[in-house]
Amino acid sequence: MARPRDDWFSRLLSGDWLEADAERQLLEVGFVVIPGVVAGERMDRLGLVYDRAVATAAAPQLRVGRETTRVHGLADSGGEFDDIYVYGPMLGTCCRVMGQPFRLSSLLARTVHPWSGADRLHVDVASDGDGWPMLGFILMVDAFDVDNGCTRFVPGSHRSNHIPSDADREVAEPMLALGERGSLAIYSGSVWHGHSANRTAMPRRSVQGAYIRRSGQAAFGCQADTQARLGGLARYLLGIDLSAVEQRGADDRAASAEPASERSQLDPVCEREGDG
Ligand SMILES: O=C(O)CCC(=O)C(=O)O
Repeated sequence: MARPRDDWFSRLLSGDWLEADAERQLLEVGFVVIPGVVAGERMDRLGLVYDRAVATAAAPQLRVGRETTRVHGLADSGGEFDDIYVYGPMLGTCCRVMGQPFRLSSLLARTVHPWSGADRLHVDVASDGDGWPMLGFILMVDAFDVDNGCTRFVPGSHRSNHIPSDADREVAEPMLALGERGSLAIYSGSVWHGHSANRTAMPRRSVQGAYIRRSGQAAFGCQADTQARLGGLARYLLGIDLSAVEQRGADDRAASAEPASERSQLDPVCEREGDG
């Protein structure tokens, strides 16, 4: 039977969440790095799919700037990216921190170019702004080290209730978010942050996303074949309208004059619900 949508929130809330120290760091410092979220062959594969997604992207998803290249709408670029935004402990903590149902608002690749300068410290959303609360994440496709453009965060700045001025930027003392490839940085959308300079000849790759409250507007949609691939939790997080997807499936079956299967392949409680 189809699960009512907001049941997911209570289910996530009573599931896993980050370890107490990690959650405390997120709340007090404004960010935390969780090692080993993606590992081994999965990480090798993710790196390959990432490179393919960036190499084949076109406008409007592709945005090439002076310091970084971004590819939006990564959900359409392969199932390898699904596991990141359905990572259970991050979602459980998201429930506790946001205290209300939420959705994924963006999923993108962001590469810091070789030999590029640091980004200005900024917030993704002001703590009194429209989009608040927001929780962001950055999966390190390459190890983030002191030289290759890792993200830097100003500890406690998410509690300052303002966005950084030039004067603030001059005196701020950011901490570097360092980690092996496959580590996940989770941060408050209100913490002052930005990538540091990449002083190496190699790009620094990452997959990034953000959760916003459920009533907020997501920055992307996804293609029909992506929607059909996704598990129930992923569809919930992307805010995909199941009735529309099911109707499209029914239309496709009618068009091909094949007998409809007894059980919809788009049942929200399908076999992938555990991992989304
Ligand atoms: O790519 C990074 O290291 C920082 C990302 C960032 O500044 C942002 O998403 O607002």
